[in-house]
Amino acid sequence: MEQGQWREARRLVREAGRVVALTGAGISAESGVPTFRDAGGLWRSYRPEELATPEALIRDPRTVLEWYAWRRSRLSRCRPNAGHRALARFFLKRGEAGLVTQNVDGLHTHAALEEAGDAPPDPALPIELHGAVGRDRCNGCETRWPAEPLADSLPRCASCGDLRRPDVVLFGETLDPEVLERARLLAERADLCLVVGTSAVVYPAAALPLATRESGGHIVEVNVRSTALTEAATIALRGEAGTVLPALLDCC
Ligand code: BV8
Ligand code: ZN
Repeated sequence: MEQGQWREARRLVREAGRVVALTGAGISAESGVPTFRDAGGLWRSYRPEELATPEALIRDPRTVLEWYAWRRSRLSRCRPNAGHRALARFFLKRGEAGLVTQNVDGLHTHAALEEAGDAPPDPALPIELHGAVGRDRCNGCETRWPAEPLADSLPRCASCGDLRRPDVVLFGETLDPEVLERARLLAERADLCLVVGTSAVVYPAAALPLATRESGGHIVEVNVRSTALTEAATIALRGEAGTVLPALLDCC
């Protein structure tokens, strides 16, 4: 990768008053979490409209819940990688929150707790735009619980009897407006948006880096290949997040 690009990217990070990071499935790829749209990604075996929609959840809850149970079992063996940990150290050092993720795997939270040690992890805790697969919520009354293994009978809410489902945002479901507003404000106020490991095709998340750019900020993209966002990036660093992020952030 060109040395000039690295120098410029480090300068942008060092000189940025406010930094927001938007991550996608690519940052967890080196932890063994399958991405969505890469070869061998999750969607390769399933079609989103089959599984990650509220209609599919009503039409065939057992299949949807078994798909999430399979993802949870895979996730239980995954640990944060050097990319998650570099981002956690960066936001802990800056002392201000700025991490927004599309991922539901919880690995940013694990990295924040591990890197913070006895210090408060808050600046490195992520805004989880699409929820968290480690939690369940009721499809009716919004009650939430820690996720439980899938039993033979469909899981029901003790308060209202509706279906218990993963606390994630399915396609066609709206994001929590407060969560989205917090992320949007961070993006709008940032001087730099670091976009890591996302194909930038899912909205409204993919619009966040553009909010930074529209308010005069820069975008630095970290990805193994170009994406829908590359053209809008000031700098596009090609490489794996677990290698690029420590090299980019640990010195700033
Ligand atoms: C909503 C479920 C109101 C949880 C997910 C505006 C325009 C167009 C469409 C829409 C729009 N507004 C709404 C829509 C519809 C839809 C949408 O965006 N569709 C797209 C596909 C066209 N959005 C919604 O439905 C959202 N709801 O807006 O409500 C509404 C509703 C309907 C119509 C209008 C308005 C809800 C979106 C949330 C959907 N839920 N997941 C789960 O089970 O995970 S999204 C799903 O995709 C995941 O959460 C994932 O995070 C997300 C994005 O994917 P990526 O993270 O980018 O992953 P991907 O595999 O695609 O890319 C990986 C990247 O990493 C690649 O670039 C690869 O090169 C790179 N990479 C790989 N390895 C590495 C790496 N990079 C670095 N290092 C590596 N080692
Ligand atoms: Zn309920």
